[in-house]
Amino acid sequence: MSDPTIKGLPPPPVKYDGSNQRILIVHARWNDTIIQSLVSGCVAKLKEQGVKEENIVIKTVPGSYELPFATQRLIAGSQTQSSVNAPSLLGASSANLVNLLTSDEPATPQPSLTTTTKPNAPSTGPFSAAISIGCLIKGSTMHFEYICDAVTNGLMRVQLDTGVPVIFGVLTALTDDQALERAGLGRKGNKGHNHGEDWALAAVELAAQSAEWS
Ligand code: DLZ
Repeated sequence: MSDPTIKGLPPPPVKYDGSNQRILIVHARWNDTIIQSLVSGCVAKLKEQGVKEENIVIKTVPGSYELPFATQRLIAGSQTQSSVNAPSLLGASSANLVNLLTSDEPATPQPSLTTTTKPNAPSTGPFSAAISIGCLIKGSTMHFEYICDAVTNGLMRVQLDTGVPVIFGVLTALTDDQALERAGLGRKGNKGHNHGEDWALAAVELAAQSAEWS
């Protein structure tokens, strides 16, 4: 086993505050057990960092290959629509897209501009960061290599083109066990660590920092 003091991400230098952030999670449905665990870990950690439930928007796509397109479209949509009940620091915004976990239903009807805001009413506004989650497991053909390459490059392009941080939440595993361990579901006496939690921390940190840097 590798030395935990050498590898991996140390705790952030400060605790970043996610209470004014609006975070998009787009996840693939391929390899569902692993995905569900990653998404749950990610959502729990976002909330720990102060992100409000109504500001966590979850959308799904069939497979990882679809992640760059969906992430790009959802970010772009959130930047062009008018703001309703948006977190104060975030400016303009989008139709509400709050869908929980596996739900891929139409967005909750948008409150009208005159509607009184309820405490847990779904928010709208531009996304502060996006987390694109998928799990690719190598098979016997070259499919894995091509999809890994396309998704990695695609997601990098989305964040540079849109100016919104996109967290790379895609496991690229050579075996089922590698994927399970990285979702905190290891079955060989080592549960592993849920990388969804790390992605949440990275999203809140990048969202906070990019607001300062811009
Ligand atoms: C086709 C495919 C294969 C073989 N493996 C995976 C995988 O391990 N993880 C994943 O997220 N998606 C996989 N896909 C589906 C592709 O990502 C994509 O959905 C289809 O090729 C349709 O564009």
